[in-house]
Amino acid sequence: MPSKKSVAPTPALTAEQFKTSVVKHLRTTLGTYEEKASKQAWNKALAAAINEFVFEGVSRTRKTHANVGARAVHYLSLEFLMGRLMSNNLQNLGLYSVAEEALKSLGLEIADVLEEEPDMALGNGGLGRLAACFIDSMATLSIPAVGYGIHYEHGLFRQEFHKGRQVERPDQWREFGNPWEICRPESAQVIKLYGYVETVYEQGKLSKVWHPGRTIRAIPWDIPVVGYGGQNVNVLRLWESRADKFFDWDVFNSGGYVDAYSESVEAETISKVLYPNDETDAGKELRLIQQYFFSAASIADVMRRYKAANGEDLANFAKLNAMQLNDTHPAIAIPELMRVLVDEENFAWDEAWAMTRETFSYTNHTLLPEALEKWSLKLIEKVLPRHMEIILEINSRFLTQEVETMWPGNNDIKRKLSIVEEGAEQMIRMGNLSVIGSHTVNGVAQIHSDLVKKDLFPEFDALWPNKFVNVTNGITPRRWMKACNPRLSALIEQHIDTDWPRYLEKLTGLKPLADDQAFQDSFMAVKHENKVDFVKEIKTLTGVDVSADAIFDVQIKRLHEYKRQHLNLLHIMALYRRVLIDPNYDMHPRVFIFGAKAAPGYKIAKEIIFAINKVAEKINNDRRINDKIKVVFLPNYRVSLAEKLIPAADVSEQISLAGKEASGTGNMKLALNGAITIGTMDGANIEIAEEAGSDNVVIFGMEVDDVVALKNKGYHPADYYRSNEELKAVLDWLEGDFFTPGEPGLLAEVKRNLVESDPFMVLPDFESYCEAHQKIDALYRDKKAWAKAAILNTASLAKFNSDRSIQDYAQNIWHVKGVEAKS
Ligand code: B1H
Repeated sequence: MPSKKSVAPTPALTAEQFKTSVVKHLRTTLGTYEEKASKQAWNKALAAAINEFVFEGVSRTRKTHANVGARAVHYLSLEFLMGRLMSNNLQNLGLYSVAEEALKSLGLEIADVLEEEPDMALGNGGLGRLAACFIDSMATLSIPAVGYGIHYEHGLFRQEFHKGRQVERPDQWREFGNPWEICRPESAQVIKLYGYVETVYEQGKLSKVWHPGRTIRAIPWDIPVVGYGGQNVNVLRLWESRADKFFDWDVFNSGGYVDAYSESVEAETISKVLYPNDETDAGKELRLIQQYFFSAASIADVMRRYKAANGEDLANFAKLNAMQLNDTHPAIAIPELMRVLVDEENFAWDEAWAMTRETFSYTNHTLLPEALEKWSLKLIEKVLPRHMEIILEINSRFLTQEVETMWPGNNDIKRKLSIVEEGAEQMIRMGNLSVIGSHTVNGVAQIHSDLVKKDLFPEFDALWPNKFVNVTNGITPRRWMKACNPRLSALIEQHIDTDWPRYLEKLTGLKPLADDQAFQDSFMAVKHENKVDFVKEIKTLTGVDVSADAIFDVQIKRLHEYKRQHLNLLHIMALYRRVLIDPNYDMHPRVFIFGAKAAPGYKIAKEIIFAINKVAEKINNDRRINDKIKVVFLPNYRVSLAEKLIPAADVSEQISLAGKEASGTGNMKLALNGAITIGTMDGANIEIAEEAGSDNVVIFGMEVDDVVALKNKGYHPADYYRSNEELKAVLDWLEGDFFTPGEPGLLAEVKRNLVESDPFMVLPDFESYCEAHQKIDALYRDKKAWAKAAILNTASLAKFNSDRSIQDYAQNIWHVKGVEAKS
């Protein structure tokens, strides 16, 4: 048997000592005492005790990184979907068991204390969670790195269901304070907005001076990011907006006490709330201001640090600083760096431009046209007049020099590649700006990166053949296995090294056990225990009783037509109908589990949620089907709920229309925890099938080429509706009042949408999807075959470790190395 060394060195600390520390903090930090303390107070006291290690780590890491002069990474993202931090911090510090024992001796269950922590939901979905996994990996790999984002007062809304319909409630994550963050007012920045640009001649030189119409203060909050092993602790720096002059004293003194606050209220709106429109461009002035606000504050912060370490000479700025744009949301950072270099630091344009391009790289996360950001030229001109000039200058040099050289006299190509889109209203294409201003552009899974080159930016690829690369997404195995699935982690550690959370390829050591009866039994016993736990969660959240012996079939992700939750729904209805027609219909009992938030303004997505809830209500209460099918839609799906559900999942639904899901990351989390994927050849599903082996996933439906062919031929959903009797029957079912007794037609919009337009080709994939589900059912009934496939999924997923993604970025894009922090 291999050695069992641990990479998470447990600090030399006993449970007794840790208990003393927690109690000390309960009394002195929280101002309460053991007999009176609430769970919430215990949670805060525990956080304070943990922070003694965390903040030591922050200082240690900062000192090391400041001294070595290595290139640092700045990950700019409008979203960081962190979830809870406590269990992760305990795990990464190697303090989990010590804390568990300490709390036990105080009469407390650690799970109950962890439950008190609100989720930090400063993101919408995959893009924001990816940023959170990436900063975990950067810390673990000791890469000098800072995550930069916005300190939203309200994260993604809390979701409730009222009579089956989604209702949004404000998220109040900081209502009772946040023990993990430190305000750093000494590093505040002043951000300019609006106003006008003056051209001045000085000593025979022409220069531009921006006279802002107003200024806002940006205050940083630092959240420590503990790497695995606890040695390296990076920070996530989130900016909060404040009024520059807090008070208008004249107004205040003349009796306008309330009005004196008005400016501050307006300034503070900038970091008030996260836009909840996953994959749609909000196009709102406030959103543009959010983007500029945090980009400008972050660049000023990077400048300040550079100068503190290297003095005023900026010659090495780009050599020492990489900036990654997480989608186009921070693309305004490109003209901002140009503005700082040219206007404030007096660089010549060409030199500044070379530095800017050497600094930035850009990750594209989607091909959906509605997500590709465009800002009206007029709006940018109003909010950021100097940036508009700079963007136009970048564009004109690009078109007249680079494009003209490659395609002399070709105006069609110029029109396509221009940052400015001509039309009734001139628009600024942030994607084009990002490609032009970056040295490297990456997609997030192989197929997506190929499509970025082939369909989205083919001319840019021809112009710069080495600019476009792939970095397949990943997930941190610390949160998504070790912390969330302690039973499976313990089982794994009976057979392989305990350092698998750092070296996930060690999981391949489980492959020889895939056929081993005893290991199969233990593996499936773990799954069963996780399901038994989750049965209680389902009961609490929905009131529905389900059996842990049923197949847990899970679709968890944002609600979006392209992700096709309604394809899942149509299949559920078909199964239900089959059982009604034939009460002896042979199937293993199934629980279909959904978790999804819809953007508040996305009407059809909300109708799909309503339809699923109504169908669920009917099926769950229909005694005729003998509990063969249950359907639950868990309200308020979020990171902490995912952590409970994923270890209990048998089947992973990854059923987007081929070509639409850039990568997906839930697919990786579920497969790593031993769920079998039912999926299309889309995003990272393709690579999961490659790694796990095509026998161990169930693939169905059209591939990208089929989708293109059908579109070209002319797609008519009604043809599919008419020619498949079962499909027609279930769609018609949506029209009456079967699922909405006494209120016919409430679900008709979902049918109409599918039969009349079906933009994401649900109907053509219906038949093949139903067949795939038959395969799942048959496989599950062959207990040995299922266990083997599930084990091989867990054993084969090392590629999807976010450490591997970050190593790819570090080597191929950022050109940085890890520097281990030393005390
Ligand atoms: C992804 C987004 C996104 N792609 C705009 N694009 C947003 C776009 O609020 N906005 O304006 C928010 C989010 N999110 C997702 O990124 C992809 O759909 C997933 O397939 C991918 O796994 C994930 C991480 O790369």
